[in-house]
Amino acid sequence: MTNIQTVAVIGLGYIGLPTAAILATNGLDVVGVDVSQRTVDAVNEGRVPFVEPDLGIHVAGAVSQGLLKATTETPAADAYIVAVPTPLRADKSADLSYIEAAARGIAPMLRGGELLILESTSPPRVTQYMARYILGMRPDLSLDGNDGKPVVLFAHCPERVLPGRVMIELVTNDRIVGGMTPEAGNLAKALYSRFCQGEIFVTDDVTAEMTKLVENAYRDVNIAFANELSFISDKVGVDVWELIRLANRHPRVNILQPGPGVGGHCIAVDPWFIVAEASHDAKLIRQAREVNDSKPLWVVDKVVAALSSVSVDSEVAVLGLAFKANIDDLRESPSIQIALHLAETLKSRRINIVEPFIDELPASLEVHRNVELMDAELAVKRSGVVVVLVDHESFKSLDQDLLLGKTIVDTRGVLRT
Ligand code: SAJ
Repeated sequence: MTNIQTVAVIGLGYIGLPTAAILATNGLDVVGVDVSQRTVDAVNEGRVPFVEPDLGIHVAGAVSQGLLKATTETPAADAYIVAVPTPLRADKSADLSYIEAAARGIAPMLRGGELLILESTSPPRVTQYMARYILGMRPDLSLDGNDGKPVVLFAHCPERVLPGRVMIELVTNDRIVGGMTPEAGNLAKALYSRFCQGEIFVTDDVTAEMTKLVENAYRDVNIAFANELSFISDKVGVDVWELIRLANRHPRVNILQPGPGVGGHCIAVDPWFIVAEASHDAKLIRQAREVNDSKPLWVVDKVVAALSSVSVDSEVAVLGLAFKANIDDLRESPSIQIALHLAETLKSRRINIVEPFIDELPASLEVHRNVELMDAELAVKRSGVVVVLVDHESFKSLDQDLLLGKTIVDTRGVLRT
């Protein structure tokens, strides 16, 4: 299938829907497939079921031009892109059940000659596992055609876009394309070059899988270094933000920023796939995960210590719940973990939560009677201790006079003068 006209994108989430939309606005005939009827209905009405800048306009445009539609049933197509979740199981291995379900939908539709791309972040050799799974259901098809049967081309092309900048980074980032055969790699490159203006590098499937995991592990290790410096600075009695700012004036030093821990569904997850694969050798990667995972409880201890210097009925202001600045995404947020701990540990105190990007508290917090969502000014006015968990832009312009006399636990270095 050298000339791809129709593409089925399986999974219309944070990656699948932007990819489907951008392929469609670049002239391909795209069908998005999702298990959620609500998602399918939203897309068919030209709506986006989550917040991502500029995605709405792409989806609405593609749907109105008739180039993008959504369905719950996998159709026949020239190319398939699988963009389903690969969550972490309790034993820190990857849950491949969504990939298996996508494969079961695709297998009966194949005629031979199709390109099948796995975009989901995956441990090494999962693309090969998916290929075996599909060819197990379709013994009339083959990986390389050596046996005279029609070929299906398999590739891994990991996404690397930053939430909040997805529509820009889809177009401008370089991409890694890993083919199980050279033909698969080259055809996948041709498909992505329909919209990607960055360079596209072709390699093998396992190297592509590892590249994605290594990128996120690299960031995790570097954030862990910054978080470890915050522990050490606290002991030594220096300001970690000043320390990092000064160290970064060295021409070959670029330390990241400490925070309340690492959130989101990628950086705190992907390094575990490497640890699971090479547990003896991945010592630094595992340690970094543990350092970052330990940070929320360290912050809780700091807040409890801060409370010992204020009156017994002092309230606590918690600024921010999102997993990072200026977005509404609360998934795997260390701030939620901290707020929950505070609500449970400090039952007798009011916890005044501020999150400008949401209208109501998540259910896990809502059930606590000592917790309330309010605006920043009111929360700070009412509280003796102010805890900063997210560096939202609006927190940076808080009236400094309001903070006079408050005990501040600032995990993001936002309220420093
Ligand atoms: N964080 C810090 N200190 C820093 C930088 C980040 O504490 O100096 C924290 C953030 O607050 C957040 C977490 O780390 O809780 C992750 O945020 P992020 O902005 O570093 O990354 P994500 O999760 O939004 O997106 C990452 C990106 N990966 C890399 O930058 C290597 C993105 O390109 C990937 O596509 C995405 O993961 C993914 O889907 O894998």
